[in-house]
Amino acid sequence: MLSMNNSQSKQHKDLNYLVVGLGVTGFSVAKYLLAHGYRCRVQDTRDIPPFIKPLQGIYPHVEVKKQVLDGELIAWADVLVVSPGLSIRRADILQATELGKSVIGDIELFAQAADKPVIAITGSNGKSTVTRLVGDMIIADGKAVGIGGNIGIAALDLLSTPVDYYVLELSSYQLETTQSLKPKIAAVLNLSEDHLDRYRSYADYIQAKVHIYDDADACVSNYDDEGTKHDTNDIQFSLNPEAGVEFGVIDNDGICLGHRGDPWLRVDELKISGKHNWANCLAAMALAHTVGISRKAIVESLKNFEGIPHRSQWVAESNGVEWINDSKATNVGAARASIEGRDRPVILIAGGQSKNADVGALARVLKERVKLVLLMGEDADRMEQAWRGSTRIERVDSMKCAVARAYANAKSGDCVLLAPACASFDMYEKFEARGDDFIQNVRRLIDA
Ligand code: UMA
Ligand code: ADP
Repeated sequence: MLSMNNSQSKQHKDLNYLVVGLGVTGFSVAKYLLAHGYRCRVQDTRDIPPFIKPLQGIYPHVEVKKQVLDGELIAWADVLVVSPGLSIRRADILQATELGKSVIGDIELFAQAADKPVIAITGSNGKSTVTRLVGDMIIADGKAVGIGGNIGIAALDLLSTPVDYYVLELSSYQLETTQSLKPKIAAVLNLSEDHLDRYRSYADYIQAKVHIYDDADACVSNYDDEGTKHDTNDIQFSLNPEAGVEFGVIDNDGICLGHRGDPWLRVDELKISGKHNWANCLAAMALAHTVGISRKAIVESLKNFEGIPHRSQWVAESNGVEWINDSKATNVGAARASIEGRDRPVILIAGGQSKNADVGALARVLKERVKLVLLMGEDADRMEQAWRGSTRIERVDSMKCAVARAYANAKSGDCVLLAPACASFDMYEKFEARGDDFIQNVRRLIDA
């Protein structure tokens, strides 16, 4: 976990900061440190680090080392501010830790500086949806909010605008390099296997996630997911009507979401679909209500929320076939929820980098709900082996081919779903590019 040592007792201005990685995070960290007059160098192994131009545009004299993290840089640094994209278990970073250097992330710097309540959200799936929902609820209540973190907006960039609350989506990578965060309220939405290429075990991944509760004033957990629980004071949500928890499902002339048996809205008033999204709504209700957001603002935001692109995003309906883009279903748990959220037979487009996950855990839902899998990407062999016998599987070598094969096989009443259960980096720069490729290929075919 996080290494903080005697450099903590020094003042910021006496320390040498090394920014490791110049992506979205590194750019925000370098700007923050330089704006405060702290000594800082930047290191990134890429030929063209993504934010080198914008950074040098603002700070022409900043030193950016396009090289590996070597002994000279480590010796110079007191603090390494490491991007969440890089493992702190890498040999060079471990070496820095062993030499007594502090290894922290951007959220640690944010936590040391933020002076407004932080609503902190983690979990294997649903983080961005809940983060956006809570942000919308705060705005609907007439308050100012800064929304950021793993959702794609660097947390440190939020500090320059005055707000009433911060809402942060936090990944396990961000949490494991953070020590000073004291959230007003923290939630672990759910836990299922992810990122096992970066953790020694699933237990280590869970440990990184539940660390979010450590110094929180209040904790929201999922009654239906044992691993998310913290202690008996947790504010809980559940999809089980018998659970008797604070935020839950109530059958009141139609299925409703409510608080302690009091229905707040019917699920058919929501624009987002799938039971997993009911759970996301309940979690957002729990977080917003506990920090004092009005019921009116909460309900209004839930009714207006249209979802975020690339999350079970409706693309088209043509010849009775529905096309859905869930490119953000980048792990097994998300893909399962995504398939279960459809009310039609599914043709599934899947594959990519499976991150050492137990993909076999999807075999049952494939058997029950999926008539054809179109499988591509780096781990297609592994996935085909794990899924053999559960349903029909065809291998494809591109999104264009996957969409064409789906088009040829789909019948009126079917749903073609991109829910890859994998990261996209073997074929795309990011999951958004994979989703956009799917959408373009669908449009090209059905508009032809
Ligand atoms: N890289 C190098 N050399 C370097 C630095 C990075 O090759 O010197 C490569 C690595 O493969 C690395 C990748 O670049 O994995 C991304 O690193 P980065 O420093 O460019 O990343 P950022 O742009 O700062 O993005 C990070 C988060 N990325 C990761 O955790 C992998 C973003 O989450 C996050 O939105 C952003 O900070 C702001 O907080 C993305 C993500 O995929 C969406 N997160 C994972 C997930 O949601 O599953 C956890
Ligand atoms: P995250 O930010 O954690 O990746 P998102 O809100 O972006 O979560 O949703 C990503 C995908 O995860 C969705 O498209 C859907 O497939 C799945 N998902 C969303 N919410 C849940 C949930 N509560 N449980 C399981 N899967 C979910």
